[in-house]
Formats: sequence, structure tokens, C-alpha cells
Amino acid sequence: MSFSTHFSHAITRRPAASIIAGLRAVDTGTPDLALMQAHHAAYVATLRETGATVVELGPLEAFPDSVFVEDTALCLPQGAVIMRPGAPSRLGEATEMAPHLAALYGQVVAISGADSYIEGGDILVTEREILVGRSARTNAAGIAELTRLVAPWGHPVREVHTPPGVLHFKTDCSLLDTDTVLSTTRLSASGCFDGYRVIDVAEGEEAAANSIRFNDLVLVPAGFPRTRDAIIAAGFTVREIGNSECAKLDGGMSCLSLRFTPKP
Ligand code: CIR
Repeated sequence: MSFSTHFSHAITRRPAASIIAGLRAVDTGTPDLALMQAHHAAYVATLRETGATVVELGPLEAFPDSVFVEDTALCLPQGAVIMRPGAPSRLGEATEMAPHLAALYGQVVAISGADSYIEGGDILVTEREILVGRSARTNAAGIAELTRLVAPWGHPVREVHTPPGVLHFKTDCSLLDTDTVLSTTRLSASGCFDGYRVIDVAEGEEAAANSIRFNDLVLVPAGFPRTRDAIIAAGFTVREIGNSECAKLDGGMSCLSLRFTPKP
């Protein structure tokens, strides 16, 4: 079973009421907490439907963006790496996540350099390598530190670039199977997926690129029918999940969970 698409566990965190103060590149309106909670519940239920154990953490009011747990850690079979988010308001979220990962993993290490910044949203794990996009949140020092930490676990890191104006590398791509990536054309045009099969996100549906393969399902944000149909046509089983409220905060399917299978 592929460790980059099949997982025994996920960790999620319920949205806090403070989510209305979450970070966003452009203000497109205040997120509706009740609707976000309903979407979040559907997301968690879908992960569970695949047979995975989902640890649902409680809301953290002190951290408006804490529903986006993906940015706090990188989870590999051999161990977890606690991130150092580049957004100052999010630094403490990583510390909050560490004990939950320590409960499930034998090895938990952390990005610790004062000048190192890296967020999970910039990291795409595939069967053969880990791609990390430099972005406004992830810098060269953070990538260098991650490279050193995961080398003993046998994972090579390749530095790539997040397109300008795009929050995270994975805002624009997802892994669908060991060799197949879903990507916006503005990202794949950089050549970073040469050697992979690429399914293009339909023009005008760029927000659908942040989908996730989770066991036998692909979770796709609702409202992007041409991309959904392209994924189905390629042979995948799709579930559409409402994402209108997280989208107001530049969040999508990957941001809402940590997905992993800890090695015993
Ligand atoms: C932020 O700007 O940090 C949050 N509003 C959105 C984080 C989305 N996370 C992700 O793509 N992994």
C-alpha cells in the first residue's frame, strides 16, 4: 500500500469561533461558522468512511487559523516533523500539535532554527520524493532543515517554487496516485512535475487543485464540475465536500487534516 495515498490515521481540529479573524489574501466576506462546521463534519465523516481513525481535536480560540492543521506538521511513516509556520500568528499552533503526534509516533522532531520557516501546505509527499515549494511562508532555511531531518528516514527533498501570489504549493496541486498529480497549469508549466502524469485543473477552476487522495476516495471541493469530471474520467472515486467558508480564508481539502500511517 502506498504511504503517500493510503493512511490509517488523520488528525483534524474543529473550527473555532475566532475563525472570522483568520488570515486571508483578499477579503471576500466573513466566514459563516455554522456552515463551516457542517462542511467540516462532512469532511471528517468522509475520512472515517474509508476506514481510517480520525482524531478530532477541539477548537483553539487563541488561534483563528487552527482548523488548518496541515500547516503544523509533516507526517511520514517513520516519524513526524513539527513545522515552524511563516505566519507569526500561527507559530503557536505547531506547539499545540506536538503532543498529539507524540502520542501516536515513536519519533517526533521539529524545525527549530530561528530563521527557518516552513508550513505543511507547501509540502507534497510522493512515493519517490518530497517536493517543497518556496513561498511567502516557507524559506530556504526551513527547507534545508527539513531536508536534514528526513534524510535518515530515506526521503529525498526537492525544492520547487510556489507560483507568485499563491499561498502554498499545494494550493495548486494534489497527489492522486503514486504517479499522478492534479495541478493548475500555472504550476505544472514550471516543469516541476516532469516524470509524473499530470491531470490539469480546468481553466477557471484553479481552487479545485487543492483536493486530497485519502485511501480509496478523492475529496474535491464542491463547485468545480469540469475538474471533478476529469478526475472521475481518470478512474478515481470522487467525493465533493463543501468548502465555501474555508475558501474565504484560502483553505481547501488538504489544509484540514494531517494524514499518516505511523510505523509500529
Ligand atoms: C492561512 O493563511 O494560513 C490560512 N488562512 C489558510 C491556510 C491554508 N492551509 C493550507 O493550504 N495548508
